[in-house]
Amino acid sequence: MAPKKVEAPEKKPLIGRVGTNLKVGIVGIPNVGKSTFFNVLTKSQAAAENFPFCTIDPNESRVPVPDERYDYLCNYFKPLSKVPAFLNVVDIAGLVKGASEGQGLGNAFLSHIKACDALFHLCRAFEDEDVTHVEGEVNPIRDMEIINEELRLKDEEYLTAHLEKLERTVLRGGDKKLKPEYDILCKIKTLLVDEKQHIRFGDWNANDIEVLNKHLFITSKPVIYLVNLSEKDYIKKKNKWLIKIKEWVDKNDPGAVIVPFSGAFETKLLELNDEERKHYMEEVKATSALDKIIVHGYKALQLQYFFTSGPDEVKAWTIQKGTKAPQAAGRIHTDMEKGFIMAEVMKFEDFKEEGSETAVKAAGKYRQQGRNYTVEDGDIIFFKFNAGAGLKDAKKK
Ligand SMILES: Nc1nc2c(ncn2[C@@H]2O[C@H](COP(=O)(O)OP(=O)(O)OP(=O)(O)O)[C@@H](O)[C@H]2O)c(=O)[nH]1
Ligand SMILES: [Mg+2]
Repeated sequence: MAPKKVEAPEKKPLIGRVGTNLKVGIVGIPNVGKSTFFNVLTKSQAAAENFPFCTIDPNESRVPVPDERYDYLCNYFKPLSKVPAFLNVVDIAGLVKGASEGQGLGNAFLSHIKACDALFHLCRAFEDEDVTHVEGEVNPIRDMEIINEELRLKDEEYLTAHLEKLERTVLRGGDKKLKPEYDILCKIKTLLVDEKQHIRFGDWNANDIEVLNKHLFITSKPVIYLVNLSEKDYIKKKNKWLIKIKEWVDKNDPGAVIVPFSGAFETKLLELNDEERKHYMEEVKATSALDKIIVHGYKALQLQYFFTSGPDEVKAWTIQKGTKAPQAAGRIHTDMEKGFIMAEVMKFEDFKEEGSETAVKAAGKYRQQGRNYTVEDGDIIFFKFNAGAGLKDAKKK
């Protein structure tokens, strides 16, 4: 029997900002440990004090994305220069109930969230009488609901205002050009306002996504849940809220990643020297959660990278998922995109297995790919391009 023809799934564009300089914002109610987390993550100096709203200005930094493949390449080539991929992280001050109406330092923070492309939603599951809880007792479920609703209300406010403007031109002014966008925004409104859902849960087609990406709604951004535990609970991997949080996320944000960590434990690790840290982690049988959080954050941004590698430099080049070879080459230099000839691609696993580029070639696993090739995460690439006068090889650093 002839094999059944498989219909190619409709290729949908990604939801979100186009670009490679994307960032993750840390959101949560005040005093849950956002700045503490940001500090340990970036080892930077943002103030972390027992004082609601201690973060007045959004604080941004970038952290290297841990990757064993990158480490392997660096070890192999011992290059003069090493450049990993980076995750941009923004520390945002706490949101309180009513933030969407300007409570607390409300609206300014919401605009900082709008400028981010994914969110670390941080909640507090640690008890500490010395650390004030703005809502009284510790209850991460209530806190997550407050944040979710504030974010939704902010989108609602923006969408309603925008729709009113459009109504004037489309319905009363008879402007046909904007009618398709108006219809899509009405569809979004049904989900967001009538069903009180976040926009990322809608089933959007390519046309919808074009409109979504024009407006970059807060609730269309992917969310990763970070649960801040006491050091003791983190080490024991036990906390009474964890199951409830899992149930809440499964119901309210199915499929979203939850990562438990401990601000206190991470802070302690930072204060120790390498030897002491190793010893302590062995003693308590627990390791840092930061690497895992960074990798999840980077993936949530729908980013990935390819490598260029050699004795001069090993570098991870950030691209959006689905990027074709010429555009990937364009990350290195615009001339490489314009004069693109081919991408010579080795899979990292093949390189590691065969032990050298020559061996990969001998095994027939070194591939020459054309303009239609979609670059895959971890590809090791050597681009050939025409630099105007004649053919030139380019292993640009
Ligand atoms: N016991 C304990 N205290 C923590 C932990 N993480 C943070 N804290 C304390 O909680 C207080 C507030 O921490 P921050 O990191 O400033 O909280 P925040 O969420 O950034 O607060 P705002 O910026 O005001 O919204 C500080 O006193 C921290 O030392 C933790 O894991 N355990
Ligand atoms: Mg803070």
